[in-house]
Amino acid sequence: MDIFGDMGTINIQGESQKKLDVFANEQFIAALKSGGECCIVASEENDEFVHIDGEVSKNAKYIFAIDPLDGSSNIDVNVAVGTIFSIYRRISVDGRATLNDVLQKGTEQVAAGYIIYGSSTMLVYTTGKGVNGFTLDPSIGEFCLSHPKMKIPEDGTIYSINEGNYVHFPEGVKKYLKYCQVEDEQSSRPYTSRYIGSMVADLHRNMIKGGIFIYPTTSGAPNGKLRLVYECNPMAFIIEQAGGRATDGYDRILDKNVTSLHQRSAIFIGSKNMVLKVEELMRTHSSKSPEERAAEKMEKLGIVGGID
Ligand code: AFP
Repeated sequence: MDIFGDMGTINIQGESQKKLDVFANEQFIAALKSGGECCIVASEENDEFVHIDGEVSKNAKYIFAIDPLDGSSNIDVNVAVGTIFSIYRRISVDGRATLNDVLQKGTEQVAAGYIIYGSSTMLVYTTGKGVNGFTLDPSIGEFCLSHPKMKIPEDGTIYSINEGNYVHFPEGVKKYLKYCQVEDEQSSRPYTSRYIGSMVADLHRNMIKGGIFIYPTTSGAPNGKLRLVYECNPMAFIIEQAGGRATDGYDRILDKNVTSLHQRSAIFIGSKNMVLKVEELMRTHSSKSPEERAAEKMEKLGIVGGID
């Protein structure tokens, strides 16, 4: 099957779509259509959300947001990739579901999960009552509970960030990276740097071993790179449920107002004490600009057109 390489198309984020991105998106949408529980799918690969019409989903109560294949630059080099999903309850009562049904805060998620396609295939999810991990047993075609009640260690020694962007990072992040690299026996520093470039794989490792994943704003991407609806919110929900912490460097991810489908955000996520440390440095060295604060105020008042 011809699954490697570029599709030759660009998605709404301006990123080149891989053949497997498109294939995975079609497969998930087809599965959701036949399931009948969801009325809308919001996907990284579609500019607009997709209505799931048809007899089977006529009374569907749920909204599904998905990054069908996260880390797709790793596909052609056989490195772990993943799928991220998030489920919301529909809030509109009549007619077809609308964009407002999708633009709900992360706190409104009823479930979120990821699948990691690594040395084994695992499904990790939460419904707000802790986190459980299941490993695929290909001999029976079932996911079996292998990691019950997952907890992320409160402290860790792994930091994950695309350090190639160092010159473009906020000062607080630069200071934190230096902190990670300084020798200090008591806190087991210098820490270890590990970056796969698939958020799912980086976070899954950090969840098990303890660590922090950071994708900050940069001078080239002043709103961050990762997408709030189908990357940051589901991962934040999972990590919080596992006892960790997820913020944009200042504020909790799950409390952020959502004003557009493909909205971006900075993310600092992982072991609680590591995230708290970098937040302290962000507060001291990278306070938000007056423009950012003004845009936030507008968002809070529900005035669309703030930070995208
Ligand atoms: P895709 O979902 O488009 O493959 O993006 C992957 C991702 O959003 C996230 O999984 C990675 O951590 C991040 O991009 C890697 O980005 P850089 O290549 O800029 O480090």
